[in-house]
Amino acid sequence: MTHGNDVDGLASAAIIMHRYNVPARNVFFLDYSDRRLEFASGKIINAARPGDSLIITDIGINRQQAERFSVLIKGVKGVGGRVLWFDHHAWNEKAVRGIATLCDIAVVGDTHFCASEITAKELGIHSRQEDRLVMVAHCIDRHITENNQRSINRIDRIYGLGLLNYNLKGVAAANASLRKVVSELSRYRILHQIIKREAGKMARINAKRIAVMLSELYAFGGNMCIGFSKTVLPSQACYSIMRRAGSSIGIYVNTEEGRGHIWSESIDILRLASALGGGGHSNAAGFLIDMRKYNWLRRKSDRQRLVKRIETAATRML
Ligand SMILES: [Mn+2]
Repeated sequence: MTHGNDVDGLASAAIIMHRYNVPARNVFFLDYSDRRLEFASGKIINAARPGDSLIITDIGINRQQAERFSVLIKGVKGVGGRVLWFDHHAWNEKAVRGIATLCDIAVVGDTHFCASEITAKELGIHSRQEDRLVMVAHCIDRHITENNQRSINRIDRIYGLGLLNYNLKGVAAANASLRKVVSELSRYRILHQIIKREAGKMARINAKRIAVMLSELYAFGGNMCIGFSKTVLPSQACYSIMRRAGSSIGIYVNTEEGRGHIWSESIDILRLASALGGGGHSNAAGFLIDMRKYNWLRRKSDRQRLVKRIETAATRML
C-alpha cells in the first residue's frame, strides 16, 4: 500500500516490486480518502496468508483513519502475516502508540527524508538504478531542482500527470491505471511509452482546467490568491495562481475532492493549513473542506463564502 498521489510513494512501491517480485495486482494506492482505504483493506485482508508481508509506505496516519488501519493491521497479523510501515510524515504520539506499535516494524516521522529513501534504507535496497529513482523521488518530494534540474522537471511533470489518472477515475480503475505506471517504473523505465501516453492524456485535461481556473481568481491580504478547479496537479495549480496574481501564497481548491492545497516558497503556510484543520509541510500543505456547508462550491457565492473563511483564518494566523 502506498501513496498514489506522490512520486516518492510510487517510487517506494517500484523498488519493493522490483526487489521482491511483487505482482502489480498486489499494489494498492491510497490518498487519505476512506473509500480507497476501504477498497484496499478489504482486498488485503481477504488475500492475507501466513508468512505474507504487508508493506505500507508514504502514508501518514490521521485521526479518522486510525481505526481502519488498526483493523487492517490486526487482520493481517491475525492470519500470521507481518506488517511493515515506512513513512516520513510527522506522526503524533498517539498515532505512534496506537498504530506504529501494532506493526512488526514501523519507521515513521523522519521528515528529512522522502518515503522511498526510508524504504530503500530499511529494506537494504541499493543499486545504481534504484539509487537514481530514489534520488529523483527525493528531489521532487523536497522541490529540489538545483541538480539535474532538467531531467527532474521532465520526470516530475510526466510522472505527475500520469498520477492524475488516479484522481480522475473511480477507485478500481485508478488502481489499475497506477499499477501500469509503477510496473514500468519498477523496471526502471522511467520515461517509458505507457507513462508518456497516460501523461499525455492527462496533460490536455490539466491544461484546460487550469486555464478555466485562472479566469476566476480571488486575491486578498496583498499576498494571497485562491483558485477553484476540478482535479488538476496541485503544485502546478498553485504556481499558476501565484504567477498570474503575483502573490507569494497560492491556494488551489479541488472542487471534486473538497480539498484545499496551499503553496508558498517564501512564507511558512503550515499554520494557516492547521488553522483550517489541515496539515503538511511549511511550503506545501492542505486542508479538507466540508463540501455540504458550501453547497459543493457550485455557485460563485459559495466560493466567496469559502474565500472569506480562509481569509479570516489567514489574518489570524500569518
Ligand atoms: Mn511522500
